[in-house]
Amino acid sequence: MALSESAVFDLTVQALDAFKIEIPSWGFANTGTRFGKFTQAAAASTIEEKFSDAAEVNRLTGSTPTMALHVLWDLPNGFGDVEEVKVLEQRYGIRAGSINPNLFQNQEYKFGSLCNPSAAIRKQAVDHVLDSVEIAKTLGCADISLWLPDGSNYPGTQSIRSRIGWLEQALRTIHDRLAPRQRLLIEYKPFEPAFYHTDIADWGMSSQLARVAGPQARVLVDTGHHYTSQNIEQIVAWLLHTGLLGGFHFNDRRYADDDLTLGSIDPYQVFRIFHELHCAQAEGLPHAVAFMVDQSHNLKGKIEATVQTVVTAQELWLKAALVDRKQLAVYQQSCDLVAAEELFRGAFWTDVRPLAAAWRQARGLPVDPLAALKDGGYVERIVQERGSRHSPVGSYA
Ligand code: LRH
Ligand code: MN
Repeated sequence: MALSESAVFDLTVQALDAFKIEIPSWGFANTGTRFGKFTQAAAASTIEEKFSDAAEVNRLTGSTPTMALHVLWDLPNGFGDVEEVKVLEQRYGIRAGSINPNLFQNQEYKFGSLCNPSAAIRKQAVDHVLDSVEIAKTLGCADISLWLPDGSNYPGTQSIRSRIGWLEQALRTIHDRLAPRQRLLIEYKPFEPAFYHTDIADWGMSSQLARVAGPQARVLVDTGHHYTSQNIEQIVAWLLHTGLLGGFHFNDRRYADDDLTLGSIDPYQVFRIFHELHCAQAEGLPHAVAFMVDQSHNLKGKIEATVQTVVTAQELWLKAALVDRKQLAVYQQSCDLVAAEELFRGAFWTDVRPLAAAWRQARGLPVDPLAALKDGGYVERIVQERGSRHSPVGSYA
């Protein structure tokens, strides 16, 4: 039986009031590919500018109260930058979110960081992560989000099992330093920058490492870190079933880890993932699942792309919230395939933009955040302030 209009709006308010997604500081900075970086006058290059941009996104969307920080990019002086971050949190009303150690820039990490054959280099990498844990403690951040580029490019050149042992030891050491409320999110990726083996390549490896590390370790699912033929929502269902799902890095891709804007290539993919989460929440999901965006905006305006991403995520979260899960369960139980599919896809086809606009109005937010960004003049203003700094840079060498 179709829900009344007010019931649908109550569902909308419930879903969108609860929907929070974290944005990455690096989404506001100039980024590129190995073939070059197209700089933007409005790009942020200081931590203050990143907090200012994040505040503008949250002002327009109401769903992004926290910003992920990458330690060496955002706190180049490590601990020495913590007080400044606290001041910026107050000034811009945006809290530091997940803390991401950088284990992919140092020359020493050529053959790996936590998995490097050299005990001294492994210790250097562990120390950086332990510093990141202490920074997170001081900022009151719960999640340490760990991604390793570690792996090899040629068969026979590294002992895969020796590296597993070193990695397990390192993760135990890191886990044991966590405060009671903190979590270690272990991100997997099948390839790049390593092109023969990657030490944490899939959800199974990440799950096993989380179990070995300790009870506060979880798996982080970056939607771009899957082969195109993989069923990501099935992996999510397994991680919900095993209680190991810690969070997501949302983005989109056509081929590999393209880091394109969420929902730009396959919005139905995110809808199917959100459905699994709505089902788990309805069954009383025991632990928090962090929603984060992890994108690099090489061509689109960086703030525009971030606002577009959050609006798309709000809409897809709402579409999935409108699935009549009770009726769907009946069709699933009776294997009424077409009825189940039509109900499921029907929610995806639903144009929820008027509902989302009504929710924004009710919350004193601009009904069309992208239009409000344009009309607000924020981008024009920061181009004046920042414009002259950025000169085109090549890379690849
Ligand atoms: C690796 C990754 C990781 C971040 C980086 C910016 O591909 O997804 O989450 O550290 O992007
Ligand atoms: Mn990621």
